[in-house]
Amino acid sequence: MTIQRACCNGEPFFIYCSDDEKQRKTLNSMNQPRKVRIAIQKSGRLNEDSIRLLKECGIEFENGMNKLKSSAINFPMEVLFLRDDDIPKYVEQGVADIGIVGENVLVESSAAVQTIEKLGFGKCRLSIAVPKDKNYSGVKDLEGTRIATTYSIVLQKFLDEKGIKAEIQPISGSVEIAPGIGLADSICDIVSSGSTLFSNGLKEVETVMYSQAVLIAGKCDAEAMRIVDRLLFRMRAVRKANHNKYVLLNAPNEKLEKICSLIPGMKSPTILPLAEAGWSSVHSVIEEDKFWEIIENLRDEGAQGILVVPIEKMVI
Ligand code: PRT
Ligand code: ZN
Repeated sequence: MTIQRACCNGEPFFIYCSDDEKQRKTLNSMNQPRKVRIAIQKSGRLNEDSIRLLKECGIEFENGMNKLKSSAINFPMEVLFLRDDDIPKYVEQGVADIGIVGENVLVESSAAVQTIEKLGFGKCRLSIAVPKDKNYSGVKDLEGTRIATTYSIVLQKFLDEKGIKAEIQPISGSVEIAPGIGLADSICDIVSSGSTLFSNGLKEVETVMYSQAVLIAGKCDAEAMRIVDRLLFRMRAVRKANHNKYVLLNAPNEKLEKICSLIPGMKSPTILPLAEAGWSSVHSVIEEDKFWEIIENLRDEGAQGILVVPIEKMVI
């Protein structure tokens, strides 16, 4: 096996590449066009966002997405629907070429796969929590205690890094009840809003890792890599568009210079004269997370009739 450097829209990624030419030749001799197999979660928190992302990439599937396997009708892709815990292993073994999975599950699996893109959804953190009435002054308080978790490998790495010796109690579900039933002193589990911890009388005291959904790849031949490259190009355009808004506004001509400096856009703003003398229409692109700050500044500089519209795709 070799590691090849691939490139998508000028942004590089590395991918394991199988040296097995025989497999490629067999596929070609059967005259079957190569399809990339992507594994996504069958049901659960990452399922909907994974499907939405593929659809936003313009990929349409035959007979819906409620089976174990589905083929795209307008892109060389097959989707396998699996439990999230199985995805890293199946990608490592080549059952699927790529997959979408939470980083927490990926790290816990120790599978030899590459993360090729962070996808920005399924965000959460893996945290240690203790009963809320317990005094906690720092990580040293975990020394010699019992911690219940479904993420033994990630937790062990964290404890090793901190030089803490604690007893890990591996359990497969309902981790949050472990301190209440006397199984452990604390837990290490996924936290999103924190309401599950709160309703079980626990408080978050250490963050072990931050996680989000990622696109992973295993051993891919050159043809699969080309398809993955096309997919990545689309995913990046979709994600870029989701992070940006198109803004249109009217501005008095004497304020144009200042207003344009606030919304420089992808290259520079578009300026069109209005029918009313002394005014122009300015069009540009702004980032979602700076949205309100920019809009307030634009208004303070005399911009009027500000319209903000979503962008569907963004190719730079
Ligand atoms: O059936 P399968 O094995 O495929 O799914 P699963 O039940 O193991 O996983 P699932 O669907 O619950 O989660 C899939 C992935 O979503 C996780 O591996 C994380 O990467 C990500 N994710 C994001 C979360 C959460 N947010 C989350 N809040 N996974 C689980 N939770 C649970 C957590 O376990 C706890 O019970 O939500 C609860 C905490 O949420 P808050 O909001 O109360 O803090
Ligand atoms: Zn799971």
